[in-house]
Amino acid sequence: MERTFVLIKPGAVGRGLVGEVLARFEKRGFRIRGMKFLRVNRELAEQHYAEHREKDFFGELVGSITSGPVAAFVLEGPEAIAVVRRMMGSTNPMAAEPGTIRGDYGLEIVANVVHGSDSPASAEREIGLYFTESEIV
Ligand code: 3AN
Repeated sequence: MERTFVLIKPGAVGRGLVGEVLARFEKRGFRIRGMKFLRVNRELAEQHYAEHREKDFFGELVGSITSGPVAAFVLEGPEAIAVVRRMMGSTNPMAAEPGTIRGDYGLEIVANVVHGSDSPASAEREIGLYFTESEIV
């Protein structure tokens, strides 16, 4: 069993997609171990996206994730990190395959519906940024 961190971004929350996106993960068989609805502040956003600090889209990325509430989850299942990444589809929604979350729900790269950890180290780091130990059930 593996745990991963998933975040439904503000644009998707605003469009009322939380239930649909979460339902895909639940129907696939993932167990919810943590679940939170929050507003990401600038400090948390910069920590979350620290690896992109030097990129020219960093400001836009931080602006986007802090623009409204997000839904954050710890999901658990076999090969959770890789399976969630496949279910999300390519970073660029225009390239994401139909049938993936990004391929079905959006066209904007910065506001690309959903974030999921890309490695065990990222999952551990991101879960720790958003959840305390007692919030993981
Ligand atoms: P992923 O979320 O698929 O792991 P990363 O980690 O490369 O992708 O990028 C993090 C976030 O940065 C993406 N979810 C997307 O919102 C944004 N992003 C990535 N590449 C670009 C880009 N070329 N232009 C604008 N935003 C980008």
